[in-house]
Amino acid sequence: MEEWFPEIVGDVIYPAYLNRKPLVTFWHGFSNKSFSSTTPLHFDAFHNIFIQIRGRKKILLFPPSNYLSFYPAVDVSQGLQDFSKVDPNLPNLELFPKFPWQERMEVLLKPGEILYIPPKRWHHVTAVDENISVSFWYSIKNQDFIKQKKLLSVLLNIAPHAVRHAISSRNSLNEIMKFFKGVFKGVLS
Ligand SMILES: O=C(O)CCC(=O)C(=O)O
Repeated sequence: MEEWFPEIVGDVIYPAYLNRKPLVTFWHGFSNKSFSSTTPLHFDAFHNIFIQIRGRKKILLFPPSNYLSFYPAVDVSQGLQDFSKVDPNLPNLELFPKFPWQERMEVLLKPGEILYIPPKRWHHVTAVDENISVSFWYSIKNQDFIKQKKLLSVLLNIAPHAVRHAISSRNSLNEIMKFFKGVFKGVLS
């Protein structure tokens, strides 16, 4: 946001009770008869306070149960490890039989509304109208793992696949180090 829309940086107020600065991302999308801006099914490594400012968005959420049932890229040649190959609006269950379509939650987020998206929670976002949103991403802290045991089990479920994905890259040692640095930065911060 600082880079693209410096004029509105002063309008963003960081909640003091959260006691740290988030990474802020500005989203602008639109929708018409033939096209809707869409962010494919994926998860992030952060707590996300997602704020809808203008227009509406349809958000699909899935619990982080079994990582492989979302059919992410298992090696670098297939793409990113935190993005699913499944279109959750029209899942091809012959190609992706384990996809947990029954666990889908749907939210229609309207201006002035805020949705908390927990770390590692799969989500898919589609513009319903021309819209603006802002996400506040907060890194995971060690207390989070103690309070939310599920988060630790999700991380352990993903870790071997993340390592395998990293090994498949040309610069595998660097990628593996990046993964562990990311985990420990969150845990130790
Ligand atoms: O608004 C969007 O299109 C995507 C938002 C998103 O995926 C996120 O904040 O993590």
